[in-house]
Amino acid sequence: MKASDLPLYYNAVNILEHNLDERAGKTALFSRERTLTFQQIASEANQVGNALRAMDVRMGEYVGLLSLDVPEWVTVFFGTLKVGAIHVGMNTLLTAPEYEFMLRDSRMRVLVVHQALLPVVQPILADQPFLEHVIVIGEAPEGMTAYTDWIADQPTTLEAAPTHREDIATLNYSSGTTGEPKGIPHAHKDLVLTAQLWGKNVLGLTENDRTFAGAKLFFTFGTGGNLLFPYHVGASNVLFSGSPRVATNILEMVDEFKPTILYNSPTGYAMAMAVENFTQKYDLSSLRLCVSAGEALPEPIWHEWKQKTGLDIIDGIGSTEAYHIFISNRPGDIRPGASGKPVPGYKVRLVDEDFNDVPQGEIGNLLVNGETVALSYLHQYEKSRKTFLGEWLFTGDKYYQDEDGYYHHAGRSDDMLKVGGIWVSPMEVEATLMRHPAVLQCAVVGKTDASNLVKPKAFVILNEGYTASDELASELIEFCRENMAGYKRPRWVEFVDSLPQTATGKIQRYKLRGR
Ligand code: 3UK
Repeated sequence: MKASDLPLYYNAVNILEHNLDERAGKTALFSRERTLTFQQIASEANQVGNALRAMDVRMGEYVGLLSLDVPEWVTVFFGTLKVGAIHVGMNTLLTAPEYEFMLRDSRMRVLVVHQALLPVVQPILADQPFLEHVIVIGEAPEGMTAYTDWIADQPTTLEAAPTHREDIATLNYSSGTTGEPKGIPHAHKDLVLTAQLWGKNVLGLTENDRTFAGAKLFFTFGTGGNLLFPYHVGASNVLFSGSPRVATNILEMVDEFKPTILYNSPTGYAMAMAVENFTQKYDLSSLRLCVSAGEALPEPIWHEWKQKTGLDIIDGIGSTEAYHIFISNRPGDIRPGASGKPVPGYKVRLVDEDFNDVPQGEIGNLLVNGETVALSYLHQYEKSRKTFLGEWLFTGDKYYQDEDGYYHHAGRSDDMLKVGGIWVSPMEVEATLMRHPAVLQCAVVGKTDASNLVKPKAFVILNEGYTASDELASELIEFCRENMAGYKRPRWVEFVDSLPQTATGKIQRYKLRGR
């Protein structure tokens, strides 16, 4: 499938609505909160769309969604797309300053927020120059509208806005080295193309599947894998509003809702296997295939999972810039430890610093070409020019190709870390540590843990009057947990007398890597 195969005026709400012809009454969405058929989702999404129009939301305007994975996530998402507005997917693990940035950067007039996340954003809502309406999924305090009241009187039918297939449908924020999020706009066409190119053609999803993910819907790994791809083929999905970082939660959900496909990060698989006798305690027999993305899946984890569950894991590399996976293993063709081969519809190159192709076996910078790649970041001219190189996307990943053509991840060309599949900027962790009175100077790098997965480690030079101790190390880790998104905290602190630096005083993090 190519973009030109789609109608010129195409709205990605079709990914949901094409099911109304053949399987309107089929249960599409399973969750502990509610179970919904395709028809029920479509009707409620229409109510959301009508409620947005009643607020005078026009085509091209941004509508923020900061929510746990509940059925309303899905209805708000499709309702937003259907009126031609742009869905802003917001990471639920962040802090007020990051949300403030997103609100201003996207100029959203409407924010739909889950009541569980309201306390985090509430302090900044008052001063927003563009925000006019806050809708709360759950109970709404004074001055805000509850979702159920918001849609209550709205009709369940709605004409889709005639969006161009190249119109922007979603904006997802991804972290950068300086910690400032970058908005990544994707067109209506990108959503259905990734569903076809990877979800259907590579993963082989069918209408009989039921997907479930440790990756949340705000992350395009989750939006694609656990919402768009199953609906594209008429399959169902399972949503979980709790934390995926508690491994037993994920195992319980599989046991209870019997999905056939599980998406998770490598860390998620490692954590599940750390639960004693997990295969005896939980019935995982409904699963036919597992998927891993977000960071490289170490080969030992692949084998251990296979040995304990009998299941294959399909590792594939994707990115928010490309919307989803573009190099992937596939059922029946898996090389454990590798990311696999380019997904048909994408081309990749491995190049040196002068953009010359490197020979097979040598490490190069990974470039990707495909029709689902975004065109630029929002409001980021310089960063966009360094990343979106005409037809090629500069991923920032180092890769090599083995003699059989499989691609292997070999690190990043920047200092960014992927921890549990989510970005961590070492500079941001360092800036947080520097706010602690004991810290004179510090450097944060990635170090692999016992499962061969990267976690942040801090090297710290103490201020005079402070003495290195295990207690102080724990205190610094706690300090980070409280003063930024907790998953970014260092897992180890090593006290040192000096840090490697360039002549100009720039810390050479690469010299500390793995130490
Ligand atoms: C790294 C991987 C090795 C790599 C994502 C699937 O992770 C996703 O998007 P992000 O924008 O990060 C992209 C970066 O993450 N990475 C992701 N997957 C792998 N490295 N092996 C992998 N399998 O550095 C890449 O550049 O957060 C993944 C689908 C949708 C996504 N958004």
